[in-house]
Amino acid sequence: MKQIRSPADLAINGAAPAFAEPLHVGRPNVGNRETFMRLAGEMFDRQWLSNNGPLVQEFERRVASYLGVKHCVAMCNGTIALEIAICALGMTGEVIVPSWTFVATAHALYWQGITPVFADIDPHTHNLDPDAVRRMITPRTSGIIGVHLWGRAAPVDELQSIADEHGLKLMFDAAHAFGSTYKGQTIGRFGACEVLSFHATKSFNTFEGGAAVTDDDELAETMRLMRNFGFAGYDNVVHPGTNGKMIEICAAMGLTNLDAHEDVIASNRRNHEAYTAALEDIPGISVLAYDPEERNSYHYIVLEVDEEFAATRDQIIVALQAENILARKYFWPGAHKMKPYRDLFPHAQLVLPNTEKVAKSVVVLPTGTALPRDAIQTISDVIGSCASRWS
Ligand code: T4K
Repeated sequence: MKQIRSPADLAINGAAPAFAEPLHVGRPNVGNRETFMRLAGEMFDRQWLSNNGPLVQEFERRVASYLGVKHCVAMCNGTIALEIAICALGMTGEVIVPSWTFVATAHALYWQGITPVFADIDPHTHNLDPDAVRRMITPRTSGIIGVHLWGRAAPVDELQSIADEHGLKLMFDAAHAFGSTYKGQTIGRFGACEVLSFHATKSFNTFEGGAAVTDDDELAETMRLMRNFGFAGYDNVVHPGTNGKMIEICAAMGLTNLDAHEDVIASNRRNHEAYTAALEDIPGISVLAYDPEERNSYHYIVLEVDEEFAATRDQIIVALQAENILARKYFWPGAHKMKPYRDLFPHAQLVLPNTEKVAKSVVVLPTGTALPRDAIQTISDVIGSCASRWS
C-alpha cells in the first residue's frame, strides 16, 4: 500500500490512488456461507419461501431472545416497519423527530399523512435534545420518535417523561442500534416499540429487512396483522394492512449473521479504536466517541472536522474519494434541507442550529469486517495530509 508522507503523495495531486478497489462505508458483514447455503437448501426442499415460514419464525424467536423482548415482528425492511409501527400506534397530526437521521425516519411519517416536526440535537451525542423536543410540541403533536443515532441510545428516560407529561406516544428508530444498550439494558424494550433495520449496510443484515420489537402483546398482534394485509386466517381480513412480510431467504441470512454478530462488533470496536489512535494527534479532527459504559455496535466511524482544521469537510471527502476511499457525509444536509421537507419548513434551520453545525462537519469512514486492518492508517494519513495540502 502506498505511503503518504506529504501532500505530494495524495491522489488529488496526481499520485496513484491508495486503493485499487473502492473501500465502501456500507460493506456487508456476512457470516458463515455454508450455514447460509444449508438453510437456503432446506428452504428449497420445503418449498416454503414466504408468508410466516419456519425460518422467519425461528429468526423472530432468536432476535426476541437476543434483545430480551417479548415480541419481534420481522418485516421486509426498516422503513415499512417504521410505517407499520407508526400506524399501529395511531400517531396522527404532527410527530417530533430529529432532522439529523437517515431521511427514512421522516419519510415514514410523511407517507402516513403525518407531518414530521424536526427538533434539534445535542451536538455532543448527535441525538435529540429533550429541551428542543419540548419547544416543538403543539396541540397537533401526537408523538415522538427518538432515533438512537450511530447506535448510541437517545435520551430515553427524558423523552419518556415528556411523552408522559403531554400524553404523547413514544417509539424509537433503532435502525443503528441492534445490540446496543441504554443504562445497561439492551435496546428494544423502550417506548411503545422500537424499530430495527437489517439492511445490507448495517452491522447485522438480512440482505434487506427490519423488525418492530415490543413487550406489548396487543401492539405486536396488530403489527403482525398489518404486515400481512390484515389477514387473521384464510379469507378473513380483520384489519387494514399492507405487505410488510420478511421472506424466508432473508431470515436464513439473518440466522447466519446472528451467529457472527458478536465477532462483527468486536472487529468494529477494534477498527474504532485504531481510527481513534491514528487520528488523535491531528488538531481539529476527532472521532466521535461512544460511551464506554454502554454497548455499541461501533458500526459507524464518525469523524468531526472543526472549523480550525485547514481543510474543509468537503475537501477531505474529495481527497479521500480520489484515493478510492468512499467516505460519506451521512446525514448531510439534514432531512429539513431535503426537498420535501424544505418545501414544508423553509425556515427550519433557524430552530436547528446544532443540526446545521453537525451536518457541516461529519465524515463517515469505512469499517466492517471486510476492511483491511492496515487501511486505517492509510486513511488517517490521507486525512492528516489534507491539513498541509490546503494550508
Ligand atoms: N432509520 C435509520 C436511522 C436508518 O439509518 C435507516 C436506513 C432506516 C431508518 C431505514 O431502514 P431500511 O428501510 O433501509 O431497512 C444506506 C441504506 O440503504 C439504509 O438502509 C441506511 N439506513 C442508510 C444509513 O444507508 P445509502 O443511500 O447510503 O445506500 P448506498 O446504496 O449508498 O450504500 C451505502 C454504501 O454501502 C455504498 O458505499 C455502497 C455500499 N454497499 C451497499 C450495498 C447495498 C455495499 O458495499 N454492498 C451492498 O450490498 O443508504
